[in-house]
Amino acid sequence: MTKKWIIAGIFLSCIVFAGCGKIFKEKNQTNSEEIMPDKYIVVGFSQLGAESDWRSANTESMKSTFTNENGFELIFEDGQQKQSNQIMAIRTFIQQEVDYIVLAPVIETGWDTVLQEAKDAGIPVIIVDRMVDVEDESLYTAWVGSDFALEGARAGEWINQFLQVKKIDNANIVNIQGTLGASAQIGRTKGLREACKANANTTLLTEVTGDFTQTKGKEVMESLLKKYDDINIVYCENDNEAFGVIEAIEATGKKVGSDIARGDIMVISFDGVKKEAMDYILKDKITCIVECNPLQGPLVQDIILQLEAGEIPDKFSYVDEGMYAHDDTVSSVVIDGVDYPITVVTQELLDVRAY
Ligand code: GYE
Repeated sequence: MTKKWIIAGIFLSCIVFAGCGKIFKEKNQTNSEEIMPDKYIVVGFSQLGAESDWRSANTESMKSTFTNENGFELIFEDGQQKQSNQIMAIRTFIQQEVDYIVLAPVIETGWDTVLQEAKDAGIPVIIVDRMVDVEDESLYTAWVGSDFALEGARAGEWINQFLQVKKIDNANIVNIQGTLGASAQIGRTKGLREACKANANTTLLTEVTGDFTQTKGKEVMESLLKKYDDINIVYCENDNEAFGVIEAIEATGKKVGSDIARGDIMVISFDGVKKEAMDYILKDKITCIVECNPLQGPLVQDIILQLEAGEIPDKFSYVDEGMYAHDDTVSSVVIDGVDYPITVVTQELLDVRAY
């Protein structure tokens, strides 16, 4: 080989290597100056939106878990409450050949086709938060989230016990539901319906969706207050709806609180993520909150690390959740033989609670 060809060869190799580096960097979307060799576990996360404080905390938990320092490269996509956006995101993750797909699905149904595509591509899918309702459960590897039916049952039982202790024999309830078709809505709605069915002293006046947002919660409550002048309890399927509901009630000059016998409208809700919600319990603006734990990032990380080690993770993992109330009218609720204690919110508790 002549000297000319050797020089041309070296020159060509340089171009090829430089090109490879660029492709790798783009695939991993790293901004770091250094081009990392095949190091990170690439996770594509399709979050459903940013509708609530719970959601923000959930997103934050994922982002602070799947960091370069922890050995991950996270590709985050916000579905903006649209299933079609989430399906598009999953298809993009498949094209990008990510190592794992994490999906927080907006509703339960309609995932079979796209999850089959991920399975065919050999990419494990981990579902977080809400469930997917698919024909073939092997379409996802694992699920991490809350027992929404239990949350609803706990809230329903709390209401019934509260009414019994306070000797209230006629309570009118309205339900501000979450996003229709979402597991959190399905489980929480079921809990209330069953509790009302079991208690002849309650009337479920109506159910209407507030889409888990403060704005919609306020809007629907304004129209309910025009339609019904005898609402005693508002069951909000998350705290953000409760914030909107409280605004709407107070704007009419009515009082929010647990003294139903004196005309208060009692608000109860779910999540307990933000300090504002806990402050509202202290003031008896929200009388009871069934906690919903958004800190799922570390649990998903454990699942991925198990898979990396060739182990088989549990198919379903439930997060721990408590219950908070303004006072000790109800000290615990029993569901299926299990006793769930209720924590009375005090200023001291709020001072030490991490948010
Ligand atoms: O309770 C609500 C959010 O699916 C558990 O969705 C989640 C629910 C949560 O918007 O605030």
